[in-house]
Amino acid sequence: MRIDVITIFPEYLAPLGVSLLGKARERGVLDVHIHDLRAWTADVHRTVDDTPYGGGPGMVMKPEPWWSALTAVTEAGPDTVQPTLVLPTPSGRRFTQRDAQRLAGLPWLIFACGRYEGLDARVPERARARIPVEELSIGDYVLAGGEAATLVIVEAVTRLLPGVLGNADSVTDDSFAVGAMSGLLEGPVYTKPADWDGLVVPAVLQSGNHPAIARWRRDQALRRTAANRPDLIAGLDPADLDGRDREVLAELEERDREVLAEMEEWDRETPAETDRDPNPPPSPSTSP
Ligand code: JB8
Repeated sequence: MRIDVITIFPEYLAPLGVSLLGKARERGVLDVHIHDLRAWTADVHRTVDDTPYGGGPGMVMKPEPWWSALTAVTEAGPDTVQPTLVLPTPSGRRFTQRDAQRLAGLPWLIFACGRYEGLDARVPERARARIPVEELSIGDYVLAGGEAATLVIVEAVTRLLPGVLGNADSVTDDSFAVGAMSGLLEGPVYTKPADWDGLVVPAVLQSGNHPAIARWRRDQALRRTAANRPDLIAGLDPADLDGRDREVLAELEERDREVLAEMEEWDRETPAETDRDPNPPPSPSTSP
């Protein structure tokens, strides 16, 4: 896979030259090129931004340097394959593991890292007439620019390439990966010592009973997913749940109902704040 990154902060992308990715690059699995957008400016100040039409805060990235850069980078690459332009932006579609798997199957990605209020909208519009363009958001928060999002997407994609990760098996049952535990978060993992200052590894994992271990891991995955990502539980295909799965989820729902009932009881029996003494006398239940 070839990856080009265009940015006004090339040093921000330095991690792409080291460690795991570095090995893949050495082996020829990955070919990464970082470009300074200012190389395609024409003025003495190397200007890349200007004020927004229609007013408003901040600055917008000028289209001409971007178009020159994209044209040059596209023409410098292999002419046998089409590049896909990736634009990290908080206004994009949410980037998921499915996107990572799909992008990992493409031969050539060009990342355009915006800064300020982003690129002039005519850049992706014009690029779309020539090559696939993907505007992607890595999450519901706002970064100062596209560089950190590019690092995230490049890492999520390249670790799926053969030869990038040391152990190819360890990618298959990841949280969010498509597979047997698909749609669930991973449960807790343990290694030696079995007793670490009195904190012991669950006995089932030391039992050698592999069906019991698989079941325990699935229970833990369901519990962790229900606690941390209820949206993922809601999105599970009922056909993927067995009887024990339903039992675990029903148990958690029952606990939820009990807690809610307790809270409603507290609400009914607790006087409104406006009716309470702001300086109640000390009582055994409120003082240590
Ligand atoms: C200017 O939050 B982000 C992100 C934020 C940005 C730009 C690109 C991406 C460009 N601000 O993923």
